[in-house]
Amino acid sequence: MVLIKPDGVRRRLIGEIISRFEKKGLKIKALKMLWLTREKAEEFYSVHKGKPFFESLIEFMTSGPIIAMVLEGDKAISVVRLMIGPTDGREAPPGTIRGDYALSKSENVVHASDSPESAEREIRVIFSEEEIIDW
Ligand code: FUP
Repeated sequence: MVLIKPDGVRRRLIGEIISRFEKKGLKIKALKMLWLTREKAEEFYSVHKGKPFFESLIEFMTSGPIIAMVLEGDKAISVVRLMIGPTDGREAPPGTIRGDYALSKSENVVHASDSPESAEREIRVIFSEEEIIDW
């Protein structure tokens, strides 16, 4: 599960980011634009509840529309995590999405699941069963 965060959408980076995943050979199994409600954003980031950055994270994630997608491919989770780079855009290597487009730890353009368990949970927050296409 990948999200293009509100900063990525505002900065017109949707095409660029989707294009990287497509060119890598990952298969897009679901794709949509949505505007997260506070409730959904809090559910999505429930593991961070209680952390000092939680409130600002929720405000940022509900500040505009996002793109959500389900990607499939060999070792997709680790491959996508490598492609996005570490959380802090100032430390992310050039060539990664955050390394190329982010200069912040909070407004860092993309989210990607870090395990099969979190992917499954996150997908269920955002997508219904019928929205995921097997092809
Ligand atoms: P990542 O898995 O790289 O997206 O990073 P985390 O799961 O650690 O954090 C989730 C989101 O919380 C980050 F994308 C941005 C936000 N965050 C902050 O704003 N400040 C922090 O110190 C850590 C995370």
